Amino acid sequence: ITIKDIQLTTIRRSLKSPFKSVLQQVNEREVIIVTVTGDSGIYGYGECVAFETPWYTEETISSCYFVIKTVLVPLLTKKIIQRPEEVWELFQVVKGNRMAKAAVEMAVWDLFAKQQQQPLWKFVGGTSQPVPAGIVIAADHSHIKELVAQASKVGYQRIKIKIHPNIDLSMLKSIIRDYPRIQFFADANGSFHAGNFNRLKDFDDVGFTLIEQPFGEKEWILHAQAKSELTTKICLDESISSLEDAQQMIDRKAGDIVVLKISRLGGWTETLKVVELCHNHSIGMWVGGMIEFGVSKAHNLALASLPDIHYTGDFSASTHFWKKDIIEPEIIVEYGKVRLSTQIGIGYAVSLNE
Ligand code: OSB
Ligand code: MG
Repeated sequence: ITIKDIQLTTIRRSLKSPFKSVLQQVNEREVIIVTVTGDSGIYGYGECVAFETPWYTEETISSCYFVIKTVLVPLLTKKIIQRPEEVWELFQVVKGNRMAKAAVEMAVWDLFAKQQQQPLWKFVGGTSQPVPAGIVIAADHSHIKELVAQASKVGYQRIKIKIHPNIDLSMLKSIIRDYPRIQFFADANGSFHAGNFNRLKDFDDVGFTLIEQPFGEKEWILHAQAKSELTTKICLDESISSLEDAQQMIDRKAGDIVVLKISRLGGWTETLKVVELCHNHSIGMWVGGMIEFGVSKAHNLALASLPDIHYTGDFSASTHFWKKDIIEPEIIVEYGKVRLSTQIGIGYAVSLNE
């Protein structure tokens, strides 16, 4: 495929309700949609999901726009590519900036799937569909009970609750006890530290299937200690930005499960390597969300359809965050699952106008 042209479109929308974690409150979301044009006028789509400020990763949506426009687009335009993995190799001259790279690289994967007349999920080796749907509760504590009740009514099979060391554990325990058929995950976003390690142990009998990212990104030793002292599984999100990080987690016995995010890992090529590594070491996996739009969700759904992904990911319906998504049809949750599109590529039409 010859990469003929690459266009960037900024999308900015308000969330239906604020997304509150220990790190940040998100009210509005801005992403960049990357449209890559191949030979016979086929389009591939990627979505850059860095945030406005560097609260989750070091990149920002403006740093990504700059890097994509001035560095990545010139590296790829007019190039002839035989396999989508070559994009990763071409981008090796650029340090870091994984979220910027991922957005462009994802668009090329979509392009290749379309050229081969295959849904992206089949192109990457996916088999399991429909994909089970999970939701994230990132709101004031007084709302958790009510939001769990709502999510249960919609049929979500897994609910992830944003936690921090001071959250009321008896409240969480009683909610979890009320929904024996729903799996509960806890995401601490690194809010624990060596000084309150014992507090983390109090979370062990609350009923969570896993605790995501209790400590900071580089806290391998604390995570290894948590894995050995708690029975609840330890899952790493922010810590895993590369294949090397996943290897580090395994070598140091610092976690049982990895959250896959194509953006944080720099694209499909690296993500598929992480999947293989984790598979070979019996590390659990699931696909994490980024408060994103349908293009990114479609890529995530393709990833979640791989046979090695055994835990339910952050897959909420389009209407959960947005009045209107940028894809047609929108993503819907039926009986707690999302049915994958049978159309080629990401499987959805993209509309970039308001
Ligand atoms: O820590 O998993 C996280 C969203 C943005 C940044 C970081 C995280 C999240 C989520 C996923 O929790 C929310 C979603 O998109 O469903
Ligand atoms: Mg997380």
